[in-house]
Amino acid sequence: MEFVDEAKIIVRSGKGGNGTVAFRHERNVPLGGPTGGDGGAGGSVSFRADLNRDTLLPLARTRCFFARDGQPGGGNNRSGATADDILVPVPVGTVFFAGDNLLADLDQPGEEWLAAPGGRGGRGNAHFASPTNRTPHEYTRGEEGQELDLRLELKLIADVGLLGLPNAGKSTLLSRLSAARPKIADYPFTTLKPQLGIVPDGYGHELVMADIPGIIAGAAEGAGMGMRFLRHVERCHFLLHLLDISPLDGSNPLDNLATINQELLQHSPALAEKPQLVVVNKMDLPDSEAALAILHQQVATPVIAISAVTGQGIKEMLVALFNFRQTLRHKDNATHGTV
Ligand SMILES: Nc1nc2c(ncn2[C@@H]2O[C@H](COP(=O)(O)OP(=O)(O)OP(=O)(O)O)[C@@H](O)[C@H]2O)c(=O)[nH]1
Ligand SMILES: [Mg+2]
Repeated sequence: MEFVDEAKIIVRSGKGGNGTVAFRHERNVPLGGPTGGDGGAGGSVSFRADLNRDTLLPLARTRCFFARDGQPGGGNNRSGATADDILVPVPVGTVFFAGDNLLADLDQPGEEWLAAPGGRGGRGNAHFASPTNRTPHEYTRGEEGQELDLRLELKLIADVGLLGLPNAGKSTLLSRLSAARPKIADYPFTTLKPQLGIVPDGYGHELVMADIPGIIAGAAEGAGMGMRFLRHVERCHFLLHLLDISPLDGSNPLDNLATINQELLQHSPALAEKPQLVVVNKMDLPDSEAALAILHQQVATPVIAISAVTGQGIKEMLVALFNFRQTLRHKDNATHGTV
């Protein structure tokens, strides 16, 4: 199904049914007691984070999620029927806004949010009988439903986000590490939508990796695919910055590293501050060793060298990846004072 990560929808819960005014009719009894039943509750609209969903497309198409109204009460103390509630499945990581207000963030599988509670049913006149008023004509109306204009954004939840120029080999790497099968090709912008893969370390641990479309110089101003998909790495704990050691266009890997970091900074300083693991790819190509030696001299942080095609360096990279996550977790715990 087409990947859609934004949707505008309208939700409306049902109005409660009115209470009813009715009296017992018995032959030769002039004043039968009140028997007006209560109205039924209107239907509510809720959302639920569902692991089996990965796009907001069905919501963007449906647009209106209206629950039905409750039925009015009947005679003989019969309550009106309650309307069915609506429960809409959404991908895990769906965030709900009304205007600029963040209303809910369903980032845990199974998490639910009651967006619009159904109106309560009104009370029938049976409730209003008293010793001084045996024939009450009072009743209450059902509560109105609620209507909300909502904007939904999907922000994928992953441990690590792949970052890099088009053709760096991000999708090749993800397909090597996980069961995900993203499209791979030797032209830029092969990947047009984010994709998640589960990466096992071979010792019973795993992490979730997000492949996102490549970023180019000027992306912060909209060049290429722009920064639209960066939203999906906002929640990653860290980024794996993948560099092509010998780009086809003859560009310098070091410049490419700086280019992307510059774009990140311009787009979102918070994203630019995320910890990065720099990984150099395509080490199977001729002259890559020499290029790597230069890079080692110029980049202060450790650089890991791999070939996503031959598998060279992949084991070492996996160890580094899981260690990196572990170190970050310790740091997080230290700063937040938790154990
Ligand atoms: N020689 C060599 N080629 C590689 C390696 N990794 C990827 N490639 C090739 O580089 C090209 C681009 O690979 P992709 O995995 O599609 O690159 P990407 O970073 O996902 O690119 P976009 O989706 O366009 O951003 C393909 O032709 C791959 O076969 C590698 O380690 N060595
Ligand atoms: Mg790709």
